[in-house]
Amino acid sequence: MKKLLRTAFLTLVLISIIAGNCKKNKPTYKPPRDRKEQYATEKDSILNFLKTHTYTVDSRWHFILDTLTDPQTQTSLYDAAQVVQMQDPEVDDLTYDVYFIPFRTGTELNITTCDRIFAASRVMDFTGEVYFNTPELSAEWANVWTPVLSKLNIPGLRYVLTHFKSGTFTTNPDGTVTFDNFGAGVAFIPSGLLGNYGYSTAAGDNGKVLKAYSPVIVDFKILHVNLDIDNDNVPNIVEDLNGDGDPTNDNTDKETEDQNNFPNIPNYTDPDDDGDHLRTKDEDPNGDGDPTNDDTDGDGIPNYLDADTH
Ligand SMILES: [Ca+2]
Ligand SMILES: [Ca+2]
Ligand SMILES: [Ca+2]
Ligand SMILES: [Ca+2]
Repeated sequence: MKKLLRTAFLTLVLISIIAGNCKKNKPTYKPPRDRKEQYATEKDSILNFLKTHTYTVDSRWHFILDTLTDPQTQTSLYDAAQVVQMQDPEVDDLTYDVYFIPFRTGTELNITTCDRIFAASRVMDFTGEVYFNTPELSAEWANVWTPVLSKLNIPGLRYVLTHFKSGTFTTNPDGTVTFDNFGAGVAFIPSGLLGNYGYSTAAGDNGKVLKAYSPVIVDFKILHVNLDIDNDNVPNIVEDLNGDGDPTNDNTDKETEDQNNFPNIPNYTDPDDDGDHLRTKDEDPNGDGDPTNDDTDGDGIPNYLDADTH
């Protein structure tokens, strides 16, 4: 009987150990942190960071972080910075301050939220360690309205980038291009404005992993800008008809496209905006190269947006 009891007891112990292990191995679901609470914490740490650090820039316009040791002679990041505000993508009454420092603004074309830029960039944590690096020689195209720079989606850069201009370029005899006079700067982005990545880990270069809920430093060089993506002589910013800074939700001929089972093509990337089979570029009877000032039937709608008029 004693033996039987002991066996039963040991079995129970064994079952509970196994059950315990099962529990441990079971993935636990952690609900995402409250976005407002997260930003309240980050806002303080970002401000503290900006006030206690300074920077230099190397010959290729890279940001080099340094600790502020002598406030008499050194300028803090905070004192050097400008700020733009941006709404949280999910919570209505949450607005972020996005601090940025222009090293130089650039000399050529103004960048709008509706443009595409050709950029080199790096993403760092607040110790200055680089996680993602896209050097000048591997520069990438990115949409300013949802900038993906250094392989990270960084919506927080949207309004920062509009404070910069593109630069100049020369083609060398060997076919390579040298860029100069471009806008270059650095921005400090709260994790809530880091697209999908801010609230989860992101795999960077050389096996480095950017932690969740980490604000980042992004330095960037805007080497070139495309102001007319569909090349129809209507600038991207003018194709943003509702003026919300996002060119992807303006589509004049949506009805015609739907009727013909064509895919919906927003105006900024549609060479025939009103779907009347005459290209926008060619809806220019006065021949001045600007389709926006031709309104043959005088109804206030320029021909290129007016399917009735060529
Ligand atoms: Ca266009
Ligand atoms: Ca369209
Ligand atoms: Ca167009
Ligand atoms: Ca027309």
